[in-house]
Formats: sequence, C-alpha cells, structure tokens
Amino acid sequence: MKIVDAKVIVTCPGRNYVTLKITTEDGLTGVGDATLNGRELAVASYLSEHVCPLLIGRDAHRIEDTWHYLYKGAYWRRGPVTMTAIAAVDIALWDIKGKVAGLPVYQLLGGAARAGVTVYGHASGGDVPEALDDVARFLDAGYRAVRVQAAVPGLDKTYGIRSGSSLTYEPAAGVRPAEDVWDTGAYLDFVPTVMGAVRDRYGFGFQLLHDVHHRLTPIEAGRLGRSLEPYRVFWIEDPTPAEDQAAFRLIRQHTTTPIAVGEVFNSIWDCQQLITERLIDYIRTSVSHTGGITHLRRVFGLAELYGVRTGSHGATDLSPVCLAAALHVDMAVPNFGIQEYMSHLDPAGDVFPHHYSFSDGLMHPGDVPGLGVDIDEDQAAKYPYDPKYLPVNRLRDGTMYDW
Ligand code: GCO
Ligand code: MG
Repeated sequence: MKIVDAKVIVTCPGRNYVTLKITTEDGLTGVGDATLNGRELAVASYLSEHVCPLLIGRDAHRIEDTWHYLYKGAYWRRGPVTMTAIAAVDIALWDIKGKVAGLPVYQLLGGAARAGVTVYGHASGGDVPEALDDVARFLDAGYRAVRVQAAVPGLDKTYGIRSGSSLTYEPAAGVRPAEDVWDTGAYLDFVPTVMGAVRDRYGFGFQLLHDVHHRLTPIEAGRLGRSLEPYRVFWIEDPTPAEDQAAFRLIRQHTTTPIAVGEVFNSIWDCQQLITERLIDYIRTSVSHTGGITHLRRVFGLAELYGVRTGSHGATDLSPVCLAAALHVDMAVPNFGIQEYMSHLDPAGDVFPHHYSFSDGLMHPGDVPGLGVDIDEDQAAKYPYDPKYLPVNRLRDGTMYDW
C-alpha cells in the first residue's frame, strides 16, 4: 500500500501545532504530531524538506522498516527535532494500519490491559488558598490524581501557574522569551507547606504530584523529596536537569519520594542508565518527542524489566494527535503508571476532531479504527502560525538558569 502524499500542516488553534498527514494510494490517511514547543518550524522544515520526499512510494505497512530507514538513514541520530519528525511519521503509519485493520491502535499493541487510563490534572494558584480551591475543581470533576503548583512568595512569576479561568496554563508567549527570576531557597521552604495544606484540607484519598521543572541540584532534590515524605506524593517530577543521569544516585540516597523524569528525552539512550540502575520510578517520555509509538514501546519495554512505570508527558503543547496516540499506548502496556492530561485550549477541538473521552478520572482512546483523531484542514487554515517562546530563567544576580 504505497504512500502517495505526505504533507505538513502548521496551525495555531490556541497554540502552535505541527501535524504530518500521510495519504496512501487507496485514499487512506493517517496523522502524526510533530509539535516541538517554541521550535515548531524546525521540525516542519525537517519533515517537508528531508522526510516527506522519501516517504512517497514507500509501503505504508512497513512501520518498523521506515523507522530505521529514517533513523539510521539520516546518519545524524537522535535529538528532539529528528526524533519528533520520525515520531510524526511513525504515529501516522500506526493510524493508517489501524484503519486498514479496522481496529483501534491499542488493539494492535496487544489489546486493553486496563479499563481506562488514569490521568492527572493540573491544579495551581497564585497563593496557597487559590491552589487549594483549584484542587477541589479537579476532585469534583472526578480526577483521582492532581498535580499541584503554587506561586512561590517573593517571586514575580512561578512555573506552572494557570491564569484566569482556563483549565490550563499557557507558558509560551511573545516573540522573545520572557525572563523569569528563580530562587531555590524560597522554593524549597515553600513547597512542603503547599503539599501539607493540600493533605490537611483534602486528605490522602487521591494521588498528589508536583513538578520541579529541572531546577534543583541533586542534594537539593534529596532535601525536597525528604521534606515531602509525610505527604506521600505520587512523584516529584524532573527534580534536576536529567542530562546527568548518574546524579540521580545522590537523590536516591536521601529520599523515598518517587522520582519521575523524561519529558525532554527523545530516545532510549537518554534514560538507559536511569532505568537500568533503578534511579527513577516513572519514565515520562512522550510519543511525539520520543520517536513515535515504535520507539516509545521500546523505552517502556526496558522500563518494565526494571520495575519502572510509565507517566507520559501530556501538556497542551503536545497536540490532540499525540494525546490520542499516548492513550492507545497507555491502554496496552503492562507497566502503565499514569498519564498527564491538560485539556487543550479552544478551538483546538475544532481543528482536531477526536474520539477520546474522560470519565471518572480515567481516559479512553475510543474504539474507532486507527487513532481516533483527525485534522480538519479547513479549520486549521483559519489559525495561522503565531511564533511564541517558552520563558527563560535567571537567578536573582542575573545568572542564566534552568527553566
Ligand atoms: C509538564 C511540562 C510542561 C512543559 C512544556 C514545555 O509537566 O507538563 O513541564 O509544562 O513545560 O510541555 O513545552
Ligand atoms: Mg513537567
């Protein structure tokens, strides 16, 4: 079944998304998410200049072969741009295979290993009372797991805080990155008070998560983990910049709080040591930044051998196509842990009609053949690309820091 067309669609329904649409000779189409937040056009160009021409005439059924053709064939391996581009092709080909088979993709991956996918929502607040009220919003909506972030007193801006009544927060903005100021001491003193307040108010009957966003040193992360032990958090996420995998040994020596890492990883090699040395508890790689369903399954397979569970990145900069693909993988893998879920901003739903659903804390990818998500090109054309950047961080003395 030959591929006859491969095209890249860039659209901004609420935020920027890059989508690859592949068409076969018998008129079937598949979609893949190629969005790399703040660097969208690099992947769009990698695809349209270097990958789409190679796809024409290839057999759409040969997913594994195409993956290696693009990975090994480029000579230049790994990296977020390359791996997101390969992912988009891979996701689109799984979509097509599902449509040919007449089955939802999770059935092709081994079938349902659970009734649904437990997701966590994002509660946040400009102060502790606001964050507490926001937690209620998620618990009332049926969530069984909630991530909580609150603005650190004394800082003008804190990562992960929602503004207005939106269900999500929007970190990317402006034609140049905004510059935030970071203070580790203030943060480390504050977070235990937030988590303690959440448990005091709502008890222990749901999972409580927190994202550190790569801002600590290993010994500081050890201190944070230990200070949160009384509140039995499900995980602390990205405690340190994870290029340094061996550094996690130090965190492990100091705390039993579970550790989750991986949203900026793009290959199995980025987390090999973390997994095989059992330095983390959850691997957070995503379908669209980690080489697609084919490569993500390999990462999760390695993780399973070492008792590491999955917890895929699912922020709104990953498009509904990525979320659908993630839900199919989550349904089928034996070592599923949890899935991040931030509902997309309007009007993303009009551009990406989809069949996944949320009920009672669980999501389900739906049972239509393929991924169950599509792109409406007429709708997409209404929302032209709008360049935006993630913020950067500086310490109080002006030193560039990790965002
Ligand atoms: C998360 C992430 C996001 C990232 C964003 C970057 O846990 O959801 O940390 O908020 O910052 O996806 O593009
Ligand atoms: Mg994160």
